[in-house]
Amino acid sequence: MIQLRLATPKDSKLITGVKRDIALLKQVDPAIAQDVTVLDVAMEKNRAALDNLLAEGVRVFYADHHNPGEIPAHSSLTAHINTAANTCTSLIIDKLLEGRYREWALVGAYGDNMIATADTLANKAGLSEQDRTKLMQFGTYLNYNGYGASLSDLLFPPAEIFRLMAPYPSPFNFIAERPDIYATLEEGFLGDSEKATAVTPHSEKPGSRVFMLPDEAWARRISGVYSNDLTNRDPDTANAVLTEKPDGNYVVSIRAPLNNRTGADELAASFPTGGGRKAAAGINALPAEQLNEFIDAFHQRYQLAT
Ligand SMILES: [Mn+2]
Repeated sequence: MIQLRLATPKDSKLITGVKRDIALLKQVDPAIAQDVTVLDVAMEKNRAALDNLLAEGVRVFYADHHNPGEIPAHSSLTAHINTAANTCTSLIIDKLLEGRYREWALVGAYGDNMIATADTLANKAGLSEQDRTKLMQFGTYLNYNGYGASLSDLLFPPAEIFRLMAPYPSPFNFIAERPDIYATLEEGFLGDSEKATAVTPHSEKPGSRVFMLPDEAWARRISGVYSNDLTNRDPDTANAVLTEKPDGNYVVSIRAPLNNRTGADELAASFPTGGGRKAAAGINALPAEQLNEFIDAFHQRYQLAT
């Protein structure tokens, strides 16, 4: 969104939320909206609201990398959907803008754990290793800041951090001019990561590991990035991170092995409230009584011959 708004400033209302809050389009009032930009939320989960807006004559620009289901053919809909495992919404926009705000695009791509693709683009842009690392860390911190059960878990509400960052043409300007915000994100991330690192696997089989995190704010914040980190550290192993919820159910993050980026979406979708992408998917509320069923299915799916 930062890339798009830098290219074409617009007076608009921002609707966003925690990472898993994706049914956002229904919050748009068709009586008021003329033009809607939708980024990074699955079309399938927003389809009824999308159809409604289009029927009311609202123009919709839609860019995303999640499984869209059937994309409606409508003259008021512009859709840029690419579900390839090596792209993300930030890179889809980067392509449309021909790399105009490449440094912001890289922050998004690193944040979505598209490390190899982002490294290639960063090298092409001639960034030093130090700058690349900075963008990767910043992307990781921003992605981390999206995870939580509700906005009160997060260090910054996503809408607020967008408002703070949006005026800067490059993330390097933002980092230089708002070291206070950068430090808050960094300290939060490092502190939560340290707690996660102390957690040992709940269950382990050749090719896959399951981790269980407690029902605490730090665990809800770190779960998504922690899953990416586990994936990056051992590229042949699939990881599932389960975070307990107050009602006894579990939030689940599934990451396919880096060297076999498949199947996470299908495994997640075989449980109620599950969905996502081939390499990274999740279950919003795994019923406690399906815990063992999930763990068995997960180990089975990513089983390695020994
Ligand atoms: Mn994404």
